[in-house]
Amino acid sequence: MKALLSSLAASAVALVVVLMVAGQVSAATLVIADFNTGEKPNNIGGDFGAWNRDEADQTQGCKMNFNQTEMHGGTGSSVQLDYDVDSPNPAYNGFWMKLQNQDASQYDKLSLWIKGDAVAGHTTKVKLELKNAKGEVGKYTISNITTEWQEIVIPLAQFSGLTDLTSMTEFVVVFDDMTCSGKKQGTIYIDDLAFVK
Ligand SMILES: [Ca+2]
Ligand SMILES: [Ca+2]
Repeated sequence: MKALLSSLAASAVALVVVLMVAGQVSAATLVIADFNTGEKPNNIGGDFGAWNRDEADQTQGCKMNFNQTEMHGGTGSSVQLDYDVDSPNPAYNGFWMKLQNQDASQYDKLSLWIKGDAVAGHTTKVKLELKNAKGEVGKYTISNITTEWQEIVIPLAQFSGLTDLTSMTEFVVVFDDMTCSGKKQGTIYIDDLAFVK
Protein backbone atom coordinates (compact mmCIF):
# COMPACT_ATOMS: atom_id res chain seq x y z
CA MET A 1 0.00 0.00 0.00
CA LYS A 2 2.83 2.29 0.95
CA ALA A 3 4.53 1.49 -2.35
CA LEU A 4 1.31 2.22 -4.23
CA LEU A 5 0.90 5.58 -2.47
CA SER A 6 4.45 6.62 -3.17
CA SER A 7 4.00 5.54 -6.78
CA LEU A 8 0.83 7.63 -6.99
CA ALA A 9 2.66 10.58 -5.44
CA ALA A 10 5.44 10.20 -7.98
CA SER A 11 2.87 10.11 -10.79
CA ALA A 12 1.23 13.27 -9.44
CA VAL A 13 4.58 15.05 -9.35
CA ALA A 14 5.30 13.89 -12.89
CA LEU A 15 1.89 15.14 -14.02
CA VAL A 16 2.48 18.58 -12.48
CA VAL A 17 5.88 18.77 -14.20
CA VAL A 18 4.27 17.86 -17.52
CA LEU A 19 1.56 20.49 -17.05
CA MET A 20 4.17 23.13 -16.18
CA VAL A 21 6.19 22.29 -19.29
CA ALA A 22 3.02 22.37 -21.42
CA GLY A 23 2.18 25.78 -19.95
CA GLN A 24 5.60 27.08 -20.84
CA VAL A 25 5.29 25.77 -24.38
CA SER A 26 2.00 27.56 -24.98
CA ALA A 27 3.38 30.78 -23.47
CA ALA A 28 6.36 30.42 -25.78
CA THR A 29 4.21 30.70 -28.88
CA LEU A 30 3.08 33.96 -30.40
CA VAL A 31 0.34 33.30 -32.94
CA ILE A 32 0.77 35.79 -35.78
CA ALA A 33 -2.07 34.53 -37.97
CA ASP A 34 -4.49 31.61 -37.71
CA PHE A 35 -6.92 33.15 -40.27
CA ASN A 36 -9.80 31.67 -38.29
CA THR A 37 -11.99 34.77 -38.35
CA GLY A 38 -11.97 34.56 -42.15
CA GLU A 39 -11.17 38.26 -42.37
CA LYS A 40 -8.38 40.79 -41.77
CA PRO A 41 -6.44 41.76 -39.72
CA ASN A 42 -4.21 38.94 -38.41
CA ASN A 43 -3.98 37.97 -34.72
CA ILE A 44 -1.58 40.85 -33.95
CA GLY A 45 -3.55 43.51 -35.83
CA GLY A 46 -1.63 43.42 -39.11
CA ASP A 47 -3.06 43.71 -42.60
CA PHE A 48 -2.24 41.14 -45.31
CA GLY A 49 -2.97 40.27 -48.91
CA ALA A 50 -1.66 39.14 -52.26
CA TRP A 51 0.91 41.17 -54.23
CA ASN A 52 1.77 41.28 -57.91
CA ARG A 53 4.81 42.36 -59.88
CA ASP A 54 2.62 44.06 -62.48
CA GLU A 55 -1.15 44.32 -61.97
CA ALA A 56 -1.58 45.02 -65.68
CA ASP A 57 0.12 41.78 -66.77
CA GLN A 58 -2.73 39.28 -67.18
CA THR A 59 -0.30 36.42 -67.87
CA GLN A 60 0.75 36.23 -64.21
CA GLY A 61 -0.51 36.99 -60.72
CA CYS A 62 -1.45 35.86 -57.23
CA LYS A 63 -4.90 35.88 -55.62
CA MET A 64 -5.65 35.35 -51.93
CA ASN A 65 -8.82 33.92 -50.45
CA PHE A 66 -9.82 32.43 -47.10
CA ASN A 67 -10.58 28.72 -47.30
CA GLN A 68 -12.91 27.08 -44.75
CA THR A 69 -12.38 23.55 -46.10
CA GLU A 70 -8.63 23.20 -46.42
CA MET A 71 -7.66 24.56 -43.02
CA HIS A 72 -5.17 23.19 -40.52
CA GLY A 73 -6.53 22.32 -37.09
CA GLY A 74 -10.09 21.24 -37.83
CA THR A 75 -11.92 24.57 -37.61
CA GLY A 76 -11.66 28.12 -38.92
CA SER A 77 -9.85 28.81 -42.17
CA SER A 78 -6.53 29.04 -43.93
CA VAL A 79 -5.38 31.39 -46.66
CA GLN A 80 -5.47 30.02 -50.17
CA LEU A 81 -2.93 31.44 -52.60
CA ASP A 82 -3.64 30.89 -56.30
CA TYR A 83 -0.42 31.83 -58.07
CA ASP A 84 0.59 32.01 -61.71
CA VAL A 85 4.20 32.66 -62.69
CA ASP A 86 3.84 30.93 -66.05
CA SER A 87 4.40 33.94 -68.26
CA PRO A 88 6.49 35.07 -71.22
CA ASN A 89 7.59 37.97 -68.98
CA PRO A 90 9.74 37.88 -65.85
CA ALA A 91 7.22 36.66 -63.27
CA TYR A 92 6.98 36.93 -59.49
CA ASN A 93 4.19 37.56 -57.03
CA GLY A 94 2.93 36.28 -53.70
CA PHE A 95 1.56 37.19 -50.29
CA TRP A 96 2.48 39.86 -47.73
CA MET A 97 1.60 40.31 -44.08
CA LYS A 98 2.37 43.20 -41.73
CA LEU A 99 4.03 42.24 -38.43
CA GLN A 100 3.26 45.47 -36.57
CA ASN A 101 6.85 46.04 -35.40
CA GLN A 102 6.55 42.90 -33.28
CA ASP A 103 9.58 42.18 -31.09
CA ALA A 104 10.62 38.65 -32.07
CA SER A 105 13.93 38.70 -30.22
CA GLN A 106 12.53 36.47 -27.46
CA TYR A 107 11.65 33.80 -30.03
CA ASP A 108 13.92 31.35 -31.83
CA LYS A 109 11.85 30.10 -34.74
CA LEU A 110 9.15 30.89 -37.27
CA SER A 111 6.52 28.17 -37.59
CA LEU A 112 3.87 27.79 -40.26
CA TRP A 113 1.68 25.08 -41.75
CA ILE A 114 1.61 24.65 -45.50
CA LYS A 115 0.21 22.32 -48.17
CA GLY A 116 -0.36 22.28 -51.90
CA ASP A 117 -3.61 21.58 -53.72
CA ALA A 118 -3.82 18.12 -55.30
CA VAL A 119 -6.20 19.17 -58.09
CA ALA A 120 -4.81 22.58 -59.03
CA GLY A 121 -1.23 21.40 -58.57
CA HIS A 122 1.48 23.26 -56.69
CA THR A 123 5.13 24.17 -56.52
CA THR A 124 7.20 22.19 -54.02
CA LYS A 125 9.32 25.27 -53.21
CA VAL A 126 8.51 28.83 -52.13
CA LYS A 127 10.66 31.67 -50.90
CA LEU A 128 9.90 33.34 -47.58
CA GLU A 129 11.09 36.74 -46.41
CA LEU A 130 11.11 38.42 -43.01
CA LYS A 131 11.68 42.17 -42.92
CA ASN A 132 12.60 44.43 -40.01
CA ALA A 133 12.40 48.15 -39.25
CA LYS A 134 16.05 48.59 -40.28
CA GLY A 135 15.08 47.63 -43.82
CA GLU A 136 16.85 44.29 -43.64
CA VAL A 137 15.33 41.37 -45.55
CA GLY A 138 15.97 37.83 -44.30
CA LYS A 139 15.37 35.09 -46.85
CA TYR A 140 14.65 31.39 -46.59
CA THR A 141 13.40 28.88 -49.17
CA ILE A 142 10.97 26.10 -48.17
CA SER A 143 11.16 22.89 -50.16
CA ASN A 144 9.31 19.56 -50.16
CA ILE A 145 5.80 21.04 -50.00
CA THR A 146 3.28 18.21 -50.49
CA THR A 147 -0.51 17.85 -50.66
CA GLU A 148 -0.58 17.07 -46.92
CA TRP A 149 -0.41 19.70 -44.18
CA GLN A 150 3.05 19.89 -42.68
CA GLU A 151 4.56 22.18 -40.11
CA ILE A 152 7.63 24.08 -41.25
CA VAL A 153 9.77 25.29 -38.36
CA ILE A 154 12.59 27.62 -39.37
CA PRO A 155 15.21 28.90 -36.94
CA LEU A 156 15.11 32.69 -37.20
CA ALA A 157 18.90 32.61 -37.49
CA GLN A 158 18.46 30.90 -40.86
CA PHE A 159 16.77 33.96 -42.36
CA SER A 160 20.07 35.15 -43.76
CA GLY A 161 20.33 38.93 -43.86
CA LEU A 162 18.50 39.68 -40.61
CA THR A 163 20.68 41.03 -37.80
CA ASP A 164 17.95 42.50 -35.57
CA LEU A 165 14.69 40.85 -34.47
CA THR A 166 13.42 43.58 -32.13
CA SER A 167 11.09 45.25 -34.63
CA MET A 168 9.69 42.98 -37.33
CA THR A 169 7.70 44.69 -40.05
CA GLU A 170 6.63 42.15 -42.65
CA PHE A 171 6.36 38.48 -43.62
CA VAL A 172 6.37 37.77 -47.37
CA VAL A 173 5.78 34.69 -49.53
CA VAL A 174 7.38 34.88 -52.98
CA PHE A 175 6.41 32.79 -55.97
CA ASP A 176 8.79 33.29 -58.88
CA ASP A 177 9.33 31.58 -62.19
CA MET A 178 12.79 30.34 -61.18
CA THR A 179 11.82 28.84 -57.80
CA CYS A 180 8.46 27.40 -58.86
CA SER A 181 10.16 24.99 -61.22
CA GLY A 182 7.80 22.10 -60.53
CA LYS A 183 4.52 23.84 -61.21
CA LYS A 184 4.41 27.44 -62.40
CA GLN A 185 0.69 27.78 -61.79
CA GLY A 186 -1.13 26.29 -58.82
CA THR A 187 -2.51 26.64 -55.32
CA ILE A 188 -0.82 26.73 -51.92
CA TYR A 189 -2.55 26.89 -48.51
CA ILE A 190 -0.93 28.48 -45.46
CA ASP A 191 -2.14 28.41 -41.85
CA ASP A 192 -1.05 29.01 -38.25
CA LEU A 193 1.91 31.34 -38.68
CA ALA A 194 3.68 31.85 -35.36
CA PHE A 195 6.90 32.85 -33.63
CA VAL A 196 7.96 30.08 -31.23
CA LYS A 197 10.70 29.58 -28.66
CA1 LIG B 1 -6.59 28.47 -39.36
CA1 LIG C 1 0.12 32.49 -66.81
